[in-house]
Amino acid sequence: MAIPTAHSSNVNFREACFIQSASEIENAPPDQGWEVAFAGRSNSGKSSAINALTGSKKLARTSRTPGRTQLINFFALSDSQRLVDLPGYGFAKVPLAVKKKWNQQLERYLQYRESLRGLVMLMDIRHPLTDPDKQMLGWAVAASMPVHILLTKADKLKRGPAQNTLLSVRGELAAHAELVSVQCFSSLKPQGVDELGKQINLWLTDESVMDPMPETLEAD
Ligand SMILES: Nc1nc2c(ncn2[C@@H]2O[C@H](COP(=O)(O)OP(=O)(O)OP(=O)(O)O)[C@@H](O)[C@H]2O)c(=O)[nH]1
Ligand SMILES: [Mg+2]
Repeated sequence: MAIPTAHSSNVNFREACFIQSASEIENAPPDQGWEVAFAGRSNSGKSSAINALTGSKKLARTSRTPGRTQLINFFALSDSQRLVDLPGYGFAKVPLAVKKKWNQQLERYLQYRESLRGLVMLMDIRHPLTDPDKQMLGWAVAASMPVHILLTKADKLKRGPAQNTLLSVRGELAAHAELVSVQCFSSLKPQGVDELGKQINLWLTDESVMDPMPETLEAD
């Protein structure tokens, strides 16, 4: 595996390997290093997006049956960089008590997980910004957590309508433009994978969070 520092060079997405599943955030790997989590409604394409990004067909398990990913799945990119596939929210058949418990965990995860650098939020481009999406966004903004939204399954729309949806979602979230960015995405086509990779790379290698170099060393 590549040299394990979160601070150096680019993320190598193809190095991704499964670390562990957890049924609760409490059972997550130690809160060290940096991670980026994928959140979205059931069936929005989270696992497919992780596979597209890492160039693997089956790293994250995908399914036609909504609610497939019940566990939180952690993938390592290096010793200190992780991707996290969160269980989908908003699936009608999940009992209310389970939904409530999961919502609480999500909110706490966004608030307290020190290693979490950003949230990739996925929404089907044909049904963006549903109520559960807005709730999730609200928690992220309240926690000052940067969010990058993927309008997924963009292959299902023609270019014009896809672009219109992109502009309207951006418009609706304009008040949070400092924290929230939006792009079109398709795992199938594929489309937007490089743009997503750049955003995650920025979060997982962002030098602005490093201890600043002493000025004397930076001088010519
Ligand atoms: N047309 C199209 N279908 C997609 C795309 N991405 C995912 N799908 C399909 O959507 C379904 C759900 O994809 P998953 O990646 O399993 O979705 P998920 O968000 O991980 O779902 P849960 O784990 O249940 O929350 C599967 O049948 C995928 O093949 C896409 O870009 N285009
Ligand atoms: Mg999944």
